[in-house]
Amino acid sequence: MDHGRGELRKTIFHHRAAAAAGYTFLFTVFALTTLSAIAAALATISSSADQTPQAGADALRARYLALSGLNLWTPETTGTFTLGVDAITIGQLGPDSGGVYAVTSTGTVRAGTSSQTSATVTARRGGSGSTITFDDDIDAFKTPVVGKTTNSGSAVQVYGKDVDNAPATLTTAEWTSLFAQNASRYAGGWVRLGGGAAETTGAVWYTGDKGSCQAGACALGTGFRAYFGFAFSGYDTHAQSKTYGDGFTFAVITAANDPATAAGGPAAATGGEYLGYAGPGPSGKGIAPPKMAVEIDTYPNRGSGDPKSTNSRRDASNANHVAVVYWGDTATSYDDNVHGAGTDPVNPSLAKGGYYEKAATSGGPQWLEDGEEHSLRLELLRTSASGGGSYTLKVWIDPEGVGKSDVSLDYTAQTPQVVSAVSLDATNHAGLDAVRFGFTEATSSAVTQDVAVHGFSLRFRE
Ligand SMILES: [Ca+2]
Ligand SMILES: [Ca+2]
Repeated sequence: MDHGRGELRKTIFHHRAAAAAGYTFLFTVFALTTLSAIAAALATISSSADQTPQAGADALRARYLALSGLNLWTPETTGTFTLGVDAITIGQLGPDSGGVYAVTSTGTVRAGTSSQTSATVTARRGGSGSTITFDDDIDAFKTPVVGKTTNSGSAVQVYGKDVDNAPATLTTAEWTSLFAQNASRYAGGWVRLGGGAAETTGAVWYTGDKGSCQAGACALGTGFRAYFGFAFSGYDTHAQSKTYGDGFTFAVITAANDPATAAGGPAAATGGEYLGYAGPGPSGKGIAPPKMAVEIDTYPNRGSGDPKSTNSRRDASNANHVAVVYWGDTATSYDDNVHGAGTDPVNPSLAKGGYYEKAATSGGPQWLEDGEEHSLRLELLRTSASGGGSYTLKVWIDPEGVGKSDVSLDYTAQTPQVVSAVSLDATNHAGLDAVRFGFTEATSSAVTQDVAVHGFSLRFRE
């Protein structure tokens, strides 16, 4: 496609309503600024034999522009977007009967000049085929194989459609028996966290190839939407919520730094308060940052001492709470879910937002530990910004409005209880270009939980 510069600029405003065009153009400016810096840096360390250094840099920059265009794409965002003499042209075919678009993005450097250089990338985006669900994909959720000592076989069990899908932490006989007892509880498969045992810690990650994912490493793009149901079978009427614990997280972690065997927890013995998300875990490497999670915390750990010591999470009260956590101070993995820990990003605390709690009703069970069905919806919006990226995570607990479980559209019927917005630097932002997602859990000494997570669906934004 050969556009003159004047025509390119004109095209932008023909394709967009003014406000939306302004937003997208601004986004493109940020993206181009960042990508130009990356391309310039790469150009200094690589030049191929058959290209001049300048031509090599332009080719690389054109490719980054094209990739940026793929991230920019929505069904309503096509056309040509310019910055100076560079341009991105986004086209689409479709959707097909499955709702899938064939998207083509071309990056052009020095458009309209004699040294014009272009690169084109294509991808399939959208469609119901890119929604990851327990119903279709339960067998792709795998527990890490990190040893059988602290990562107990009770920590995470995946009840799929086939009994032969035994976790590495159980014998075939143990698994067959458990499967027979539990497989029928939720049609379409479910994940059982805690298993009614004390001193557990574990994780489970999606490992499939659906949509933008390859072996569980998924292009995060502009974020995702997810929805799942959960039920704590323990009925906790303890005034301080100490009969059952400790809760679980839904986590999104860097695929660049974390293998599919990543798991948190203490180095040895018990540590339910880490929720399987903080701490070095059986491998010693824990779950490396950058990462983020929503924790559903059902056991109070209100102390503020050394994060290696017990009772050190700075939980705001005895109430069950739902909060966003990142990774705390980079010097230790033990504080990854300590509220208020870390800088850029800071883990949210009750006083600062991104943390929601609800006290037990008088004489009744704790908010979420009531044996009832609950649901959680979350939406992550990710945008590139100058020098890094912006992340806004919204969480609804027990949403009730129209569209609550539809992960193809933003949910607008209700205000989220939890919102956390942070900016990440360029290194951490790039570290989240590809992510793994899944659940972590833990229980303490003499404290148990049995959580059923079911009806899960997740879709990356397009
Ligand atoms: Ca509790
Ligand atoms: Ca806690």
